[in-house]
Amino acid sequence: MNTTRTALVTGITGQDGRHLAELLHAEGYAVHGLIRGQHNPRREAIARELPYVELIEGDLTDPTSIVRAVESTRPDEVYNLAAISHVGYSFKNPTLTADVTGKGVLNVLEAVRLTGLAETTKVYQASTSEMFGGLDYNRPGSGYNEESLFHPRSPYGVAKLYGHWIAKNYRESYGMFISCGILFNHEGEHRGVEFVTRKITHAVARIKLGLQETLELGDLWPKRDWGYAGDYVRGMWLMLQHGIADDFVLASGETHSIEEFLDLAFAEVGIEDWKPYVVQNPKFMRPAEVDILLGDPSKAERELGWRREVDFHGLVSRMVAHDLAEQAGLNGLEVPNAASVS
Ligand code: NAP
Ligand code: G4F
Repeated sequence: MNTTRTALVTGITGQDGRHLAELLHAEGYAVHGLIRGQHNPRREAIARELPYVELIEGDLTDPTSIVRAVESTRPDEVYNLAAISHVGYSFKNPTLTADVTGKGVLNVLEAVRLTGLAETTKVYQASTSEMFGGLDYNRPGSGYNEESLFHPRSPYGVAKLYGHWIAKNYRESYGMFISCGILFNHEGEHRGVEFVTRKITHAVARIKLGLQETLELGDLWPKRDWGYAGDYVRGMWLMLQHGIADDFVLASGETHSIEEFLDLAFAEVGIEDWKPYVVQNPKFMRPAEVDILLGDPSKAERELGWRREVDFHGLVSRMVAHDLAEQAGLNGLEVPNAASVS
């Protein structure tokens, strides 16, 4: 009898999709990844770097394609990671964000139901700390937990809140095993350069190598609870191995400003004062900002045995080292040695 478990991952070309595919493969799963578009430019990279992933065509806004993907793979576990995930972009494209990030979740849940897999297939929904909004009135001193009030501050946060509630509704209405991970910011070497951490480490590497002079950013005062993506995808997997479908916060339990991130990232290449290199541009500011996010992961630690391994300093260090090596390689340059970096 073949006992290999099968997983279907939407958002396979994104940061978390890549980390999760590696983890599932190491755990012995047959991994299927949903890929969209007539010619997705990330297809070749997935085929090269994750050759064990079976790619299957589909778009979260096209319910038929999702039914077909679920029907043809009959997965034991579905990880719904696909989304328009950039908060700033969601202000510019709110309708698309609602369709993909909100209604797309419904399309995934309906596909599992329509294919007769509601009783057997477990679903992970990628919920987010952006649903909390960071406002004074709903901000607990010890950090947001699973019981905290929601007040999303962007079209992305609002769409994610729909996804979160429709997932809970299907869990309660149809008894489906659906767990929602309320994840705080997690980053790493696969993070898109449109997000602030990778934008910074990418620029720091290029400035150090003489490839770039300045870095344009928006507001520098917001604070985020940042962790390493590799640690967080393990939490996703643990949620679906748990006996009960539920909601879990994954967070580091620390919050740091973008200025603190800049301090550490520039210090990694021996630059103590980053101010001459950073230019603020209103283009990167948002109509409404989430000022501070801090999560309380104690439920996941207690009930799932989840622990993060990479701390804030380790995360910044890892990302800068990766980008230095990558940028040096791409441009035919030597990676600066430890003496010139410290
Ligand atoms: P990401 O790197 O932006 O990846 C998003 C993925 O969604 C990409 O693979 C993208 O595919 C896919 N996608 C977008 N529109 C689609 C559509 N219409 N149909 C099918 N696929 C589509 O995001 P991430 O950082 O890995 O995050 C994974 C999930 O966790 C997202 O749902 C995000 O909102 C949520 N989340 C992330 C964080 C975080 O800090 N990273 C925190 C909390 C929650 P293409 O390659 O085709 O664009
Ligand atoms: O890196 P960000 O774009 O991440 P943000 O908005 O916190 O969202 C990320 O984390 C969420 C979880 O809390 C996820 F749900 C979501 O999918 C995504 O992964 O921005 C972080 C902060 C913001 O305050 C932003 O205004 O950095 C500020 N910022 C300042 N300058 C910038 C920039 N953000 C970006 N992306 N680019 C800038 O130039």
